[in-house]
Amino acid sequence: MSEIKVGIIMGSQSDWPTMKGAAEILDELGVAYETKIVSAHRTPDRLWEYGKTAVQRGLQVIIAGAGGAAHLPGMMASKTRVPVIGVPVQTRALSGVDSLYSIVQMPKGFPVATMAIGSAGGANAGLMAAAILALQDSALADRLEVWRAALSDSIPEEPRDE
Ligand code: RP5
Repeated sequence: MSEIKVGIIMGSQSDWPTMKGAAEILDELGVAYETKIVSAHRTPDRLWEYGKTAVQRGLQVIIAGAGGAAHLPGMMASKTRVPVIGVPVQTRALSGVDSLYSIVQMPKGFPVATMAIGSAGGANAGLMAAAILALQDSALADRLEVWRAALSDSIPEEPRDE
């Protein structure tokens, strides 16, 4: 079975700047991942195939980002029991509130763990995926603890003029 446990998927090339935040976090934490463009609307067969094979390919978490009518995370969650973390991409027309609502309001039975809109959501999706994998991987858990402590240490106690 493949060493790649995290799939980062997105509806469009235009989502990559947001989803790259997840990839960068996973790079920092030494977690292997794959990246794919999988659109619920433009490549529905690709979506179906990805969801159908996710378990047998060894994926343990799927991070799915989309904007606007953001059906990718929910459709992926309907197709596989692999946990799906949704990232609402910020849109120009509606600032990503459209993406958020499209992803977060799943019907009972098929959850998507929905992150914040935009770049914070992208990065947090990487951290959430790492935290899930760390439950079964003590070396990764140690790296995640170090990462979190470093972030806390970087926060000054007092504000300064910039
Ligand atoms: C969605 O439509 C994608 O997730 C993207 O956020 C949005 C716009 O896509 P492009 O027109 O930029 O390819 O499916």
